[in-house]
Order: sequence, then C-alpha cells, then structure tokens
Amino acid sequence: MRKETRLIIALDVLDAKRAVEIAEATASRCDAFKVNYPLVLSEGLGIVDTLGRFGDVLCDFKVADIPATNRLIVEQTFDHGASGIIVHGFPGRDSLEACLEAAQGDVFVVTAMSHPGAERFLLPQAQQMAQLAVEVGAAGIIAGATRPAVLHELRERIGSLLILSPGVGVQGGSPTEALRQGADYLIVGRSITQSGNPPKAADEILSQIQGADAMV
Ligand code: NUP
Repeated sequence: MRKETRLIIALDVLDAKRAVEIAEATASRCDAFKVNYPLVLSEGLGIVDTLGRFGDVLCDFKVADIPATNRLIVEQTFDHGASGIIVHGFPGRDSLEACLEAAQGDVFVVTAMSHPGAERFLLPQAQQMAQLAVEVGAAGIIAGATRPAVLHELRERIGSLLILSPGVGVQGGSPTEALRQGADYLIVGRSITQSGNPPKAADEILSQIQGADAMV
C-alpha cells in the first residue's frame, strides 16, 4: 500500500454501484479502500476485484477462527485481489500465524478498537495483541483514534510497524491527534461516504492530515 495521502476510505455502503461511484470519485485522494462485511455480504467477494481497478483494497474481515478456517478465509480474500486483510489477535498465535502464512499481502492485527465497548475486553489486552503482531511479523495494527493516549502507548510498543487508525469524524476522534500520537494512516468511512460530496469531504480530511504533517 502506498503512503501518499495517508487516507484509507472505508466503503461501508451496501451496493456495488454506490461503492464504485465513490471509489471512482475519490481514487486520487486516498491510498486504499477498505471493505467490510456489509458490502461483501450484500455484493459478494467479487466486489474486491471490482474495486481493485481503482486502488488497493484492504479487507476488514476481522478474522478470528481456528487456524485451518482462518487459512481458508485469507486465501479466498487474496484470490480476489485484496492487498491486505484485517484479522483479530485474540484467538492466539497459531490462528494469527495461519493468516500470515496464507496471506499474499499485508496482515493487520486489531488491538484497541475505537468504540466505547472495547473498554471491557479489548483495551486491557491491547498491548499484548500489539506485541503478538510484532512477534509474528504482521505489517501493522489497527488502533482507534478515539483514544490517543492508548495509540501513543501502542506506537511505543510496536516500533516501525504500521498503525491504521479508524474512529475519526463520526466516532469523535481527531485526525490531527491520531497522527500526532503515531498513526500512519487514517481510516475514514461515514464522514466521506454519507456526505453529499465524497471528494470534497475527503479533501477536508486531507487538509487536516496535511496540517498535522506540517506540525511535525
Ligand atoms: O476499532 C475499529 N473501529 C472501526 O471503526 C476497527 C475497525 N475496523 N473499524 C472500522 O473502520 C469500522 O468497521 C468501519 O468500517 C470503519 C470506520 O468507519 P466510520 O466510523 O469512519 O464510518
């Protein structure tokens, strides 16, 4: 995945036509598109091939099963042209290693999720999940922009691994703060996809990213 704009657009829409419209209009403004279950369940995994015409596609499948099943999920995903996949670390090292072995691209491990409910189970284990990502040689981690202090601690833990950070905009996280605390990329969905003008909304986020870069 290139690192030019530092923006990844989450295409959480339900129909392929709308996803393609947004992808076409925003392709030059982001480094990748992220697809999640809503779109894939509604349109099939072929949507990954389709969106690949416009840029890199990161599949947010939060894979969390036994190693044998994980392997099958990851193989299917990359067979459809994904450049990366998001997986969970909590099923343990063997499950995560199966993902790495089957992947033909980047694997990102979920750590501190961005929503309030993450506090109970995920936050207490976030550092361990990040440590596991380092140990198995993942490309990076997912860590929410809604908790910049946690993001900072995770950055300290993982060294040069990448941090992809969702939770800015609708979920309340600040793009500037997330980047300042160590995020490499921002993942943004609804602020762009549900705006009347996705390219304009993307430009607004890009100007905040550029502002944060200028402060470094
Ligand atoms: O911790 C996470 N938080 C999160 O929002 C991990 C994620 N993968 N996501 C995803 O990022 C979420 O599923 C959605 O696709 C996107 C954020 O979308 P939005 O809140 O910007 O609309």
